[in-house]
Amino acid sequence: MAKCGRNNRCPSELSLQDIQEKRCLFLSESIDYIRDPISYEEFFSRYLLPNKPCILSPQVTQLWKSRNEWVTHDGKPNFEFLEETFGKVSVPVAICDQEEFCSHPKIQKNFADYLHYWQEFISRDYPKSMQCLYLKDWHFTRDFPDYKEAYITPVYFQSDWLNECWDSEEKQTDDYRFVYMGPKGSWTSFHADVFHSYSWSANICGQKRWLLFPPGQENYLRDKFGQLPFDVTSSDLPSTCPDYNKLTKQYEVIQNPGEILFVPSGWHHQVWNMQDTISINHNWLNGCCIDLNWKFLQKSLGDVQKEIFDCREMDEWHQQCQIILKSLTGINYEEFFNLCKTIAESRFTELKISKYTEFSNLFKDHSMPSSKLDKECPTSVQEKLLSNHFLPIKSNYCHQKFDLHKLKDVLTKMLQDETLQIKSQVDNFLKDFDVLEIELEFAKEHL
Ligand SMILES: O=C(O)CCC(=O)C(=O)O
Ligand SMILES: [Fe+2]
Repeated sequence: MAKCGRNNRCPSELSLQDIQEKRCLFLSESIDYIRDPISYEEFFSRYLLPNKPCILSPQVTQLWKSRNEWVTHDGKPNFEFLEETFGKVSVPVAICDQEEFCSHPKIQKNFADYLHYWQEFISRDYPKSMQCLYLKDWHFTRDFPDYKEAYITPVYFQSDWLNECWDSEEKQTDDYRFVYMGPKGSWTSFHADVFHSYSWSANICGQKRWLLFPPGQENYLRDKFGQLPFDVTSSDLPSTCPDYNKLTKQYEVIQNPGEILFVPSGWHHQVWNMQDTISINHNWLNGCCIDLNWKFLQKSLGDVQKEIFDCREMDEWHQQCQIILKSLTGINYEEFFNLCKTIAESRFTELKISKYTEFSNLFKDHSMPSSKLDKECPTSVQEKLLSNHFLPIKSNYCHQKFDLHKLKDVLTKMLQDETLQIKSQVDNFLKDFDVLEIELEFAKEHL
């Protein structure tokens, strides 16, 4: 979406129906492999909007510091460097041989101790007598803010409302940026990501095997109580899942060193480390999937309400439902609203700063030839325009428009939710939204 090309409609003009159609059209037989970098615009329309997975080749990661400093010449984790540089912190570690609530139980461990364990596990040839421990969900950049540029978030994943929100808080207390490290045989059980956010996962070294299921397919893997499996490869499933034979689509991906997998919203997956592996991943979401995130939250709240329907006469039943919703999905309605509000306010500010109205007319004709630009546009504005075309996200006017369009859409949907307890907040903000639009001469036809 770096630019709105001659034949492409600006994404901010796509209706929800267009987007839903795009999501239905694609299901190809294999997952696309992107060998040479493509434009952001292409990635946006081929993968983000259709909610379709893809793999990026190691070209994207080859210059990352982590791919050099964290890995030895023969492609193994550089234990010495890792211990010396990061050894002192405490890290979360999952015990892969145990199951707890459909996941692996977690403990905290000193990172140096974890590395000692891992090296011993390798030297003893991964014996069954030792536990298989997987370091995961480590907030590495939060722990080591001064170790700069271990990696650079590829442009395709930079429109990231979750981390933008956390970063905008004065006391930066959290983020959704993680490092994973685990021996051959460590694995992650069947799941979809937190409130159906996207994830991207880059292999720094080693190899992963993924099984990916398009949204909806997971329902055929539910047992008679509606529970999803812990291990999707369990030989019990055909007999314990009543609809197992309806399962028609699943994809297997082998992810090699340096490759990045884009995992779309609501795709369930299970992952195995085939070798000693280090990876970096982010959970993120933006205007392309915010409607899916909202739908997921609504559905989850519905499930919670059903679950505690018996107690609905108790005081503050709705608040209780929101507390349970947060514990299950990581977010409640109010936080979802605050996320949308923060991003919308930031986009309005950015648009004001870039004095959008000054040169908005130029964008009416997206295919304006450069000769016309030369004649009609002072050099300073031309420079802004050109840099806009090459800066696909955040500072790109077209992206800001798209974000605002999607935010208004989702907030309007939120207001229609009958169980919403923060109606006046959402309503007031939508009114402010209208005022801000007018202030910016952000006429309806632009949205
Ligand atoms: O690499 C893993 O073990 C799990 C990663 C994952 O689930 C994700 O990136 O969404
Ligand atoms: Fe995941």
